[in-house]
Amino acid sequence: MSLFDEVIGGNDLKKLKELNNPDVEKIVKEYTELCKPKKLTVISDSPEDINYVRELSVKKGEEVKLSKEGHTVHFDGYKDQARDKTNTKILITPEMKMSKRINSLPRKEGLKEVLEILDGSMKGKEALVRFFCLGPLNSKFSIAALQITDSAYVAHSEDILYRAGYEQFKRLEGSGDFFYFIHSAGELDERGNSVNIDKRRIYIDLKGNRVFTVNNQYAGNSLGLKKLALRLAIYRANNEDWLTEHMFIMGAKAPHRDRVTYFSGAFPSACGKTSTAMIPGQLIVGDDIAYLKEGPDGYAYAVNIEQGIFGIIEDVNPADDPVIYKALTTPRELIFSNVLVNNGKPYWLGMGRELPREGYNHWGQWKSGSRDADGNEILPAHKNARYTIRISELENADKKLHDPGGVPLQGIIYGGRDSDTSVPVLQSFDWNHGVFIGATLESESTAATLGATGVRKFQPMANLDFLVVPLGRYIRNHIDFGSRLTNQPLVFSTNYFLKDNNGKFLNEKIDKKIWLIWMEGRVHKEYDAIRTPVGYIPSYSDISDLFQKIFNREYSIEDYNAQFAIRITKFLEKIKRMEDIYGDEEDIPNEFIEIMNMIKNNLLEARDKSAKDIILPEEFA
Ligand code: OXD
Ligand code: MN
Repeated sequence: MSLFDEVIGGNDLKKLKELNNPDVEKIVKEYTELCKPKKLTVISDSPEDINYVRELSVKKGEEVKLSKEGHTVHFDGYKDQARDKTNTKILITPEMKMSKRINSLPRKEGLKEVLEILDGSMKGKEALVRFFCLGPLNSKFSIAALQITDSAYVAHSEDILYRAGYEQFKRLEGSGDFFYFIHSAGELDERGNSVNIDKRRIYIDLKGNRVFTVNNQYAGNSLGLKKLALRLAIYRANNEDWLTEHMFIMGAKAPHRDRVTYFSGAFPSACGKTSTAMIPGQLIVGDDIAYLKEGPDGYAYAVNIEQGIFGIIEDVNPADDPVIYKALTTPRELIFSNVLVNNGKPYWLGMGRELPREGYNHWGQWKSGSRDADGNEILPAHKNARYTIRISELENADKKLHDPGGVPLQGIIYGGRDSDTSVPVLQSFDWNHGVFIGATLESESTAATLGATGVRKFQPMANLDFLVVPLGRYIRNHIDFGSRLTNQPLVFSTNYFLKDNNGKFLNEKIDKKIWLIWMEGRVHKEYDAIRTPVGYIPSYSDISDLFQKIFNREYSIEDYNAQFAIRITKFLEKIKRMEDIYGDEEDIPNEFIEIMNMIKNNLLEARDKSAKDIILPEEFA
């Protein structure tokens, strides 16, 4: 009798057999034999099965119930609190071309290493077999995804974040066209956290449409369907003719207008992506990952591959993010991770109130002033503490959330964390210039990935961490995608993080609503714009009007000038950085190089003409 036969119950085997899928059966058997769990449970889409996972996570202590109905908390290990870029590698074969910036490893070597680490990794544990669908069910966007994990928290999170896909697997009619993900948290300590962090590996096998991830729990590392599936889908999209992007999708609604205008937006992690999609008065479709395909009417249609939000909780407070704050403080199925817990209540940094001076957190029993083994002071909650909720339960959920056809995009936004160069909002000259704006995005690093924060990093389309094709190919795919659209979306950039010389932010967080409503109006040709060397910016009168109407706030010409002046030298420095980066990449499309030269010339001409380093908008008007 094989180990598989020993650990699977009759009913679970029946569920597996009912899928009539030889590849699924083969994979489940193979990895059961390898990882050696003591029990194998197959989860269908039934409410009983899904509830089993939810309860198992609490029973095992991976989640603990909080006082509010449906709320639980989960803690990741102290050194497993963000995406591990160093140990995330793409397994490549000799004929595969990758950009130099991609962390890769020869496939044979990587498979050998990770399969050895996975050997016996589930000993003594229960493994869960789960089926999901990336994108709406039964649509041209759907990709079926199989997850095997020994973490009930991972399986439960995926249940909130992804559409149940057992029935979708039946629709495959036996085909092997699906992604699969093998995850093991590995050996655990008394807090239930992965012990062998030095053997944390996240290996993405493009050829095999699969990912192996071991010795970790943080969702960005462990959840197959999030950033791991994103890489597989980027590979697929770039070998076909569609886009897989690190983008939110939202319906913008201008006050007193009876219309919904769909935007998608790419922002690096922790740069305001979720809070843009959750701006009060707007509709959310998704906050993280989108597939884009051309529709029959020449629009780009987008779907959220997820159905939930794994959002950063720091700074979510009633003033800055009222919609999210309300969602987090009302009863619903909701997982908090790496917050501070005191007396059954969750607390986080920047929540707009004083935090208790003691409690339980990602480090353990915590008191104000506690220090870790290296002498570092431990904050009450982690800066990358998160919440996991279902979008459909939110009052601002768009009714097209699950629409199999997706939503037609009329605008695309690129935004980074940029303290000194780009203006708060800017429209590109055209699609290709939009691709250029996206492909030259930079951002100061944040706590969502391990390593130093605040360092300026190249972040093309906010997707660099996930790019598994050469940069040139990726840009080509974007240019070509747009050229096929007869109804191209307008492309914008935003920057919420501009600072003055004293390091003070020039905008309030909520100002992003004004930029959004201006972009919405541009789509409908309602505002004029000023042509600058780097793109179109709003006029003072339109923006101050919007501040007045929407926030009843005075917006001074001094504020406008400080925010919308074109910083010529800073932009030229950025172009230089881009020339260095792109000069080092192969097969960069000519269209891209031409735009880079055009923008550079525009900047130089403007500087010659005005003899200034920083030029006020009125000089371009
Ligand atoms: C995320 C990330 O969690 O990008 O969405 O890190
Ligand atoms: Mn993300």
